[in-house]
Amino acid sequence: MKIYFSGSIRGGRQDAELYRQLIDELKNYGTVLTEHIGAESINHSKSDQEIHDEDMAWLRESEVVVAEVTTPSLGVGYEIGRAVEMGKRVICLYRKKSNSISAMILGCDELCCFEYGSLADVQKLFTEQLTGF
Ligand code: 6K6
Repeated sequence: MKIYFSGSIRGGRQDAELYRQLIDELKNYGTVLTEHIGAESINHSKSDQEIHDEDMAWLRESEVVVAEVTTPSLGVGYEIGRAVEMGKRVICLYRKKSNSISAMILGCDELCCFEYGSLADVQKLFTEQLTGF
């Protein structure tokens, strides 16, 4: 299964290590096309257009999209919207006690949104949502 992981970059990198852990978990279920989201440092060699076009190609190629939406990010919101229009299955994760998740995410019944508290919660969730998909 090809998985597109989406997480904040210019929206803020405070959760980068968490993204890396989520990506490591997702690798148990398939190929993560966007492993760079969990990278320690940002690669500045590509133009914005190259980043956009490459990411849209990976999004089209993916079978499932997993987005960590706790840190608000225009790019993550854009990818979720495009993925919904492409008819992809989209799983949105956010940490407990985050009370600023957009209504456009939580209120969209085409998305599967889950609150989690620990990595163990996410492991259970991935087993339930991604096994045999
Ligand atoms: C990032 C990590 C290593 O190198 C980079 C270079 N920048 C980007 N590379 C790939 N995808 C990107 C980059 N910047 C944004 N994106 C896409 O937008 C990702 O797929 C993220 O899910 C999303 C983040 O959007 P912003 O608005 O927080 O930047």
